[in-house]
Amino acid sequence: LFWNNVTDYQPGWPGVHDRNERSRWYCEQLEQASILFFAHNPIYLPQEHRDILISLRQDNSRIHKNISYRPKLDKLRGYSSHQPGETARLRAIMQQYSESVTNFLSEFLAPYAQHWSLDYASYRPLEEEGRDLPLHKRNDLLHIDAFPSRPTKGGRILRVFTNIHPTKPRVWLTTDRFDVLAKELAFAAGLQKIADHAASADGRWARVTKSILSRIGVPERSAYDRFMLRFHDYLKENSEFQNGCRKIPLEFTPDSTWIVFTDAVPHAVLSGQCALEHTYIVPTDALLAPDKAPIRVLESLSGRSLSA
Ligand SMILES: O=C(O)CCC(=O)C(=O)O
Ligand SMILES: [Fe+2]
Repeated sequence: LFWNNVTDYQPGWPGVHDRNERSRWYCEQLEQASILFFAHNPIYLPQEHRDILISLRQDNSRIHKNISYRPKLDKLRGYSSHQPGETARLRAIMQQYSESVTNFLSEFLAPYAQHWSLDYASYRPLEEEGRDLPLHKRNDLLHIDAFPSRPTKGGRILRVFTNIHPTKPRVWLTTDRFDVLAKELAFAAGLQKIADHAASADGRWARVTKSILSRIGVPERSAYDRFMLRFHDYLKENSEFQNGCRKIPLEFTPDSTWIVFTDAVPHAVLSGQCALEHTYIVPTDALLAPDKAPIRVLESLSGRSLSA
């Protein structure tokens, strides 16, 4: 199965002589759509921070969705307290968490360090079971990740989660990996149309316009990004797929951490509360098994380059 229990890592890799090879091997496992699981959180997180984060779960009136943190701008979203001190404290906790995850990954997945770009971190204090969200935002339906506001041009979405709930597991479903789903469903979702348009004269003109718009902050999506957004929506809309596909439940126990490329590992969260998460974008040049990247899978299916 696509799952690795990581038992040989401690901060600093004590006692591990071939740490560079271990690190590369774990990157390759991830790129082949495995989930790396740590039964105990390897990321530095002071107990006091954990306690404060957990106490927020009772605070539903101030939290309407996930709390997000943008490390490059030191900006917190999704939380507002009447006491400005509380907001500043939460921002400082998220800032520290972001730094700690980056330190951990720089060592554990050393080949990617220096190459990734820091995306957002988040804290998810709400119970996932029974959340009432619009269809495309529902995370209890199987999907692959794609972010409308942050196109990757083929770069991969690496995410690290930690379940900080003291007693409740976080429960996910997964199914066949991206390459299998793409073979079955990418054409039905419109892959060829998107790929052919990108290669056409119209598509080239559209790129000129978009590169101008990108200067005023409109995200510039490649054909790959357009397809991945479409595929994300297509999977959530497709009740035949949702009901009929093979389902593999995954349980992330309290205090566990897991790392996964969520652009290639379809997932749905069924229940759980109080998870920390951090996202990194790993560019295609930094990959150890680039042929496994969704962009290469889609390029080989469609016979077109999708990076522009
Ligand atoms: O919060 C989770 O466990 C995963 C939710 C999800 O699918 C996502 O954030 O993309
Ligand atoms: Fe997701």
